[in-house]
Amino acid sequence: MSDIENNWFREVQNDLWPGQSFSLKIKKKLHEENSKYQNIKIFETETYGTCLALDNIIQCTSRDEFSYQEMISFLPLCIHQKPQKVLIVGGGDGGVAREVAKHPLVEEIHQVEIDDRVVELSKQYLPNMACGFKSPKLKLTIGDGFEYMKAHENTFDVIITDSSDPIGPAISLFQENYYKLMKTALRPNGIVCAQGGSFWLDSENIKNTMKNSSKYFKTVKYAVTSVPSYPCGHIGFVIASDEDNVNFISPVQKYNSSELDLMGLKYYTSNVHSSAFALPRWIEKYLYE
Ligand code: SPM
Repeated sequence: MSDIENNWFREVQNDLWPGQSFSLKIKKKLHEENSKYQNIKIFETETYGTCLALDNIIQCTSRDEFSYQEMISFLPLCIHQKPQKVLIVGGGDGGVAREVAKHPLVEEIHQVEIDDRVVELSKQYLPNMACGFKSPKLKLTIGDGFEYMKAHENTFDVIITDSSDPIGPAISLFQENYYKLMKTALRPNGIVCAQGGSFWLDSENIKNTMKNSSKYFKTVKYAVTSVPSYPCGHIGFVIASDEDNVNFISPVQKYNSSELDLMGLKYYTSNVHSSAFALPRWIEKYLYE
């Protein structure tokens, strides 16, 4: 485990966050391998539970993963009038499938993940996320998201892209062609939501992704959530609709506290939904003006 020294994992990434790194103290190394696509590490930490890192970038820890997985799922699902058929691209740990399956209007979940080893290892070491794969609503395909969408035109109400960062193979998931393809795979009035990076680190990338998205979608917004184990402690999502002036801020479906409890949601509420779109002044001006 090269990024591990004296039992500390250091998340060094010189292209995306030069000169800084978040570290986690390791309690126990659980697994490491190089799959066909990437280096996969799983370790138990002293304070963040179990951590999954791909190519030395933290994807999730069992302590704070619910923030990301609930928000990337419930923001688009609660904006859509009737989110019956959902596609998840990526999401190999199963956490997004777990959340999407909770939404009462969702009938079918299709997921396409390229790396079967991430899925298998998550089943073994991250059962609280990989339980998403057990949902009777889910059909999991191991393969390429681009090819899957090409074969499924006019099919989905919501497409969620739970990708790694825009470096290496995942870079194509932030580009114009990907948004073009998502548009063709969506039914009318569909919504897309994708991992969008942190405004402290990736403002230029976010602006580019939003520009790429706006070539095919009429309403495009950026929303944030707090995830302490990601660099700068937060991450955002690019959310888009092919309808004009959709009010993303006020969810169509609102759930009260006991309904949220029944679904097992710990982070998402209608108020959190609305506040996710409130951005500090400088980044709002940069992204929207
Ligand atoms: N299902 C959880 C997978 C998480 N996918 C996103 C991981 C992003 C990690 N890096 C964040 C850096 C933000 N600039």
